[in-house]
Amino acid sequence: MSYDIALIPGDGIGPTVVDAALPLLDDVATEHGFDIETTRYDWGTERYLDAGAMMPDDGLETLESHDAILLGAVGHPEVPDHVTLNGLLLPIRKGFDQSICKRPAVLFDGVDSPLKGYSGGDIDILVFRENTEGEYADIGGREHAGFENEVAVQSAVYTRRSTERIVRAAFEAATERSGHLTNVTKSNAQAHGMVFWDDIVDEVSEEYPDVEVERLLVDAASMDMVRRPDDFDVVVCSNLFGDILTDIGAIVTGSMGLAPSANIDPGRDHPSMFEPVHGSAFDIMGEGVANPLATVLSGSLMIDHLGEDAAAADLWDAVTEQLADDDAPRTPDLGGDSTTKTVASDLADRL
Ligand code: GGG
Repeated sequence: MSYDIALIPGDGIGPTVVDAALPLLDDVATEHGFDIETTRYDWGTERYLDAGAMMPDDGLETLESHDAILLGAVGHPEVPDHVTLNGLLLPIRKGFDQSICKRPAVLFDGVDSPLKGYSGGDIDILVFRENTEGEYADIGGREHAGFENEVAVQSAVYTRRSTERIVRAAFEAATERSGHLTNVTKSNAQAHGMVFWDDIVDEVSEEYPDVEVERLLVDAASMDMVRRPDDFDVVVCSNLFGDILTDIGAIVTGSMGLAPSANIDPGRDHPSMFEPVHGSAFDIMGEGVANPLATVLSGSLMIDHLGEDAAAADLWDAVTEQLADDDAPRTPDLGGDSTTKTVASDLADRL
């Protein structure tokens, strides 16, 4: 069996972490009797600065034939983030109907949480973020630029199709895990979209009588993810809230450098995309010290999605074992002084 993967290393530390993760994916594939073929697309902000677009006009058609996409990072200090995000990452999520974003936030053994009293195994959260609409719907505009009556409008869109899909996926996961689901909205202030969201959760919950649903407003949820993160298991939320909550999840579990994500097309009509939660981190670009583990874990989610669950588990377990080993190399975000390459080569030895 051979899987055909599109690689989009992207900006900043993206190429560093993708290049570090790739040989590990190859190793685990060989071990489990399958191949990973890759095609590299050097799309991103350098292309934008040269050619005026982050990716070619037929970028989605080019990606369509691949089995999955592994993306590094997007963002550049010389270009506004809304340009880079809307030029590459968001068109892929939306164009390929990747409406389900799964983001684990796990406090691994051997990793220090900035929160007092928490150690490895105490935090294990799985966030389901609606990924194609909501506050990211890109509907709006600006009028009367520079005048006192200037106005900007940005609409959020919640469709029954996408909301039901993310909510149902979260209920399925809650059934397989602890049976507890936290539904995060801001339905006290947003009486249309967010109340609709709560209604969908209530409807779908009738299909899952064994799942206990806790409702939290996003402000309370943000506070509680810091105050009592061990009470969270599966979380379901809108696009923007998911973006924010998963950064909180990453930081309470030790580092942005450990947070993976999967952007899934539930219909499997298009390739799904896997990426570390972190961005391009230009402040450490070129220093060779970016943590590759979020990308390795994203690679594990990717091969799991492709059906290679044993290989995916081996890769995840190798990361778990490395983090639990006090003598293993660590990048500076985890308090160490090792390089990206040293961490990756130690992982290769463990595989
Ligand atoms: N690793 C992908 C990346 O660069 N993400 C940066 C980012 O700002 N993402 C925003 C989002 O996920 O909505």
